[in-house]
Amino acid sequence: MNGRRFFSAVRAITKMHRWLAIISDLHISDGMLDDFDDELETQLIEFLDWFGNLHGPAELVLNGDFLDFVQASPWEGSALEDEAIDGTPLCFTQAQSLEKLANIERAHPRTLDALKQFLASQSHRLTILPGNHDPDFFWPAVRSRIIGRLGLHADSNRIHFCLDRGYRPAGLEWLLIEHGHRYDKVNSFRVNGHERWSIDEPPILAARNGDHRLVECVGTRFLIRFLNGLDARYPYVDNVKPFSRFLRIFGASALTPGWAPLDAAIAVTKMLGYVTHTAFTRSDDLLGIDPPANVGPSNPLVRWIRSATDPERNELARRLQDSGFALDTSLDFLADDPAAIAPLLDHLAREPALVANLGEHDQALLGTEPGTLSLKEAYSINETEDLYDGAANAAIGGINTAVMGHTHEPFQRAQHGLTYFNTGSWTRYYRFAKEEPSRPWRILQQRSYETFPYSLRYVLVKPGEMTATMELWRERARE
Ligand SMILES: [Mn+2]
Repeated sequence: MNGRRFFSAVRAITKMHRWLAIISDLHISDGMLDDFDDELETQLIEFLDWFGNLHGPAELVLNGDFLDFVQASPWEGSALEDEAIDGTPLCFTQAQSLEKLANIERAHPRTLDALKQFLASQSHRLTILPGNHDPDFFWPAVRSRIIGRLGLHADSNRIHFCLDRGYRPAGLEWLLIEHGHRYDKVNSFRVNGHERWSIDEPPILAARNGDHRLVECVGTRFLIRFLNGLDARYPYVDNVKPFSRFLRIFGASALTPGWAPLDAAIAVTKMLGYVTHTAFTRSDDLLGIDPPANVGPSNPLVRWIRSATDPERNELARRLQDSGFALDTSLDFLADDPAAIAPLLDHLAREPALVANLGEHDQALLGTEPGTLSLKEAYSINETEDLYDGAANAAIGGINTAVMGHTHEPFQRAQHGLTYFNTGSWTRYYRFAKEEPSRPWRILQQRSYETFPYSLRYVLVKPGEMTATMELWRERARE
């Protein structure tokens, strides 16, 4: 719906005092990669019931990554990606986003019914800000479908998609709400240095064949190419956020001999190669990582081939041939041939299942001292601080409170006249120690409530009040 119409329509409502609650990062998808499990879904439904039954009108703000289109099925295959004429990476078409949405709807009728129930009260409203996992809300057909599913008419003024960089609720001009991904270079939607994230410049471009597709940020490509395929085996691989922490704790361990099985090592090798050589030569020199060479003795695949037993090598050769990979020499010879090892690495990165359960003789080594990934000293990204700095810069024109999400790390700071809240996430998170060394990947395989607790937070503005507070809805902490 059209933004101007929204604002004129809302004025009347804002004269009345209303409750306002902000949550983010629910990452609702479907199937194997879905992070929104039954327990979390029940918590959300109870929250909606509570919030919808406070005395008076209420506005719920879903501040980005409400739905996770990147991980909703279908989540693999070359049809999901393309590029613009200038090489800008692109991902889903509108039709693909709609197919994903249909699958999300099938997996989570309870959530959508609860939102519909919330909106059944004629004085309640819903505002949805897209995040980096749901830029799909920039597609008109995706918005229409959600509006219909929530029982509203197409021209309803009680649902608002904020297709702009930030949301300043009418009547609460002191408050700025943003998902925050635009301050995170891995997940911002920049095309040739220019941000595309507004109605006039949506993150949608034509591919070479003329089809319109979403712009694919680096983080999304990272998931589609490298992590989604591992998520079936390591269900929590995508719960370790932000990205810099994932790299420090698990990326590093994947490249430490003996600390990760081969599929993880290959995925991280490929991912770092992509991040370093493709993604950031296009924008800023971000991470400054020294990736392991794609070829040569430090490559984890070469290392594995050299240390494997004959039966293990034969098993990999058999799996490769079954998968259609033309293996016209022995793996031993291949390991010495840079020109041959690169396509094999590509193939295995696309099909990590081929090396599942290989390389795990290294399990015996788990628990010994990890080596170190050579991260350049320039590598000092800190998303939590980057988003706070972004909020401090964006807080102009009477704004004294900023609310963001995205990092999945709850955070609060009041300083220099600005109160900043990060509401964290409504998914389980990896509980880490302050100076955590590398951890073995097997942790990511465990469906462990102890390692992956949750802490569900919301920011609340009470009717007529001029301040916001961050509240804890429910949590499950490690015992
Ligand atoms: Mn996000």
